[in-house]
Amino acid sequence: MHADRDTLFRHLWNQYLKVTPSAQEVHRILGDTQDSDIVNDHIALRTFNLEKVKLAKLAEHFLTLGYRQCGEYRFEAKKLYARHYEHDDPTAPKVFISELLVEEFSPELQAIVSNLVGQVNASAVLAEDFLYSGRHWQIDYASYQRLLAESEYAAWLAAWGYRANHFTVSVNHLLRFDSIYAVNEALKAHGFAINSAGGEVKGTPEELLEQSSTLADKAEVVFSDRTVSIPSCFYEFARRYPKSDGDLYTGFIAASADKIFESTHAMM
Ligand code: OOG
Ligand code: NI
Repeated sequence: MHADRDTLFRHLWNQYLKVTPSAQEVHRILGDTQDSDIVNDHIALRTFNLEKVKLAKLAEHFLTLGYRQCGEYRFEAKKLYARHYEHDDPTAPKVFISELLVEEFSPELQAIVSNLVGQVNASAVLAEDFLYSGRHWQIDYASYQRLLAESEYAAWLAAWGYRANHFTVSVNHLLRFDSIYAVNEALKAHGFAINSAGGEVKGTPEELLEQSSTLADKAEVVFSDRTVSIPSCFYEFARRYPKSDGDLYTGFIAASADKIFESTHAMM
């Protein structure tokens, strides 16, 4: 029975589409005629490392569904920690969860974040819909800007709350494309901007994972004092290579992930 898992991913997908309409067009460009041609390699979620909403609280929702904790990753410059989760069912998408190391930032950022998290109801974090429940706080535009000056991740999370930050097309499963370079070219020919931080393709066959991503769409966020269009969510593409035992590599690459995070930066 995968009903609960399918339901969770369906809710996450529907919420993601509302602020990432370009995902439908990506499916049209890469798939044949049906959305079912696209296989999701993984999703990513973001949070703050404060007790009430820390990574482990989000992970609990996946452990309940039979996922297990796998790799861990550290991002010194961005001040993030992440883990990935896998399921014994190889058709289950992998899950990448990161958390901002709030105590490593300025007292101003810490004060804003602790105010936001203070507005979260602890029981809401345990609720079935938490992972796709969006924002649990009010925030004004100046506070958003203040966070943005120190951490793009903090600002994005403060604006968007709990949701899938991206879904990921498994390039291995595409019928009409066999390389991530060809995927990027097709998307660019349709006017998509590809995240070029660290190069358009991150990772190599030797590292067993190649990744690329679109730059995030933009969507309106209702701040307490005004409504502003800011970067929302993006789409990622991943091609995995077999390990020496013949099975596909299932982990992530910290150096590549470090650049994928930048897909939500506003680039003008
Ligand atoms: C996660 C970035 C890392 C990957 O596949 O390496 C990642 C994020 O932007 O929240 O998804
Ligand atoms: Ni990813």
